Amino acid sequence: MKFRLHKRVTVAAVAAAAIVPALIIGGGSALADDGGTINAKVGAGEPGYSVNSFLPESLTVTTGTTVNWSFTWPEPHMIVLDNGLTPEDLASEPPADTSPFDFDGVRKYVYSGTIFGDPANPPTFAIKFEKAGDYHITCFIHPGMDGEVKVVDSGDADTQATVDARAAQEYATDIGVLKAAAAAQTAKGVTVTQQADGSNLYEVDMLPAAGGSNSMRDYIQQFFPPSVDITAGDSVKWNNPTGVPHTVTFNVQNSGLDPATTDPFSVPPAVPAGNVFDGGSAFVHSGILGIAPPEEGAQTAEQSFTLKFTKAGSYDYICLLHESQGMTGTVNVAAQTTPTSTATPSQTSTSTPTSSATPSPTKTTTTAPQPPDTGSGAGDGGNNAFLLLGVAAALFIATGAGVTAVALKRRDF
Ligand SMILES: [Cu+2]
Repeated sequence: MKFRLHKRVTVAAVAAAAIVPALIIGGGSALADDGGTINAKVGAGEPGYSVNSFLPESLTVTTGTTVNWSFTWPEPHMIVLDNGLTPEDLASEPPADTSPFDFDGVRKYVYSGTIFGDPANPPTFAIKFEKAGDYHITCFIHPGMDGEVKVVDSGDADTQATVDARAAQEYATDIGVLKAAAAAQTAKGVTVTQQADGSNLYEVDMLPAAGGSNSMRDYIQQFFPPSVDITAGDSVKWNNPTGVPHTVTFNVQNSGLDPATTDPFSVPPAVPAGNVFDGGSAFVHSGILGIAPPEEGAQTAEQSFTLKFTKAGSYDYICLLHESQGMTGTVNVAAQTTPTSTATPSQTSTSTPTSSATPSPTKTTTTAPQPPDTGSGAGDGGNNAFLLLGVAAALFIATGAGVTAVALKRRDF
């Protein structure tokens, strides 16, 4: 398995397996079983939500303890014990350390490399702390994702029970913030605007973490609403004004792309003529929406994508980056009927639609007829390999000169 870390200037492979032990000053010795092990987590989540933090954020252990972090959610993270390491240091692409790593407190840093979590079989990275001190840990992918390990020779230290309790409490707090933001967005309903031709434009929104700031910490990996009910002739506009990249992708199973070798960040948009989705089975892809990974060759990211739906049917779509985190959606298109009455979508922000046939009233209803020629089961499994281990993220490394955006991608998996 190989990962590549693409930076604006330096592009070099970081192969997790390509470690030269001689370069690991003070490392590499076999771990003595003297200090016990504390288990913690790096990142966690549930469908639609990614909590990007060290769980717990702070640990106190005695000298000789091994801290074993597991990566339980398909969002990429890394452990950087930046004992003097800066983002500029990382630009020189240090080899990722192997786990477990015997940290003597003298070596400049410990770097896990990028690790994609897996709920079913979480990968781990362990560090044995041999010297007392306060050590800061961070993840360069998610600004604000910081933690600390306090290593003491004696005195009070965490037990597995206190670690687990604090991790659970911190997770509950973070996921609560995300769910409140999602609930608030859901309560707003759908923005519908009548167009000049009488059709309606429905807006599907993607959210920053806390519903306001463009936090790169915790993510809400959802479309709002996840299912939108429209009438043939109407359009849907997806908005991603956040710093978290997403896509709107239909019929990925017909993309001709090989999930085993495709970098989802490099898939160019596939936009039908006139932005008309005709109900067919052709691959339709927005490309990256949001703030673009700026490395050479990446397409410029738009912040919105619009399709007009002309044929009745129920059309599933995914975010090519986050399907494995539950980021999927459906557009239910009802057949056009004679406009005899005014149906009211859940909320109208700017004008009242006058010609809609009655849409399905609930978000989960998918009673619209299936189109005869579409493989609309985009989320049914054909493309899961794209996201089996989580896919990609934009790295935003704050530097003294500002914010340097760095794209992180994976391939060859
Ligand atoms: Cu996404």
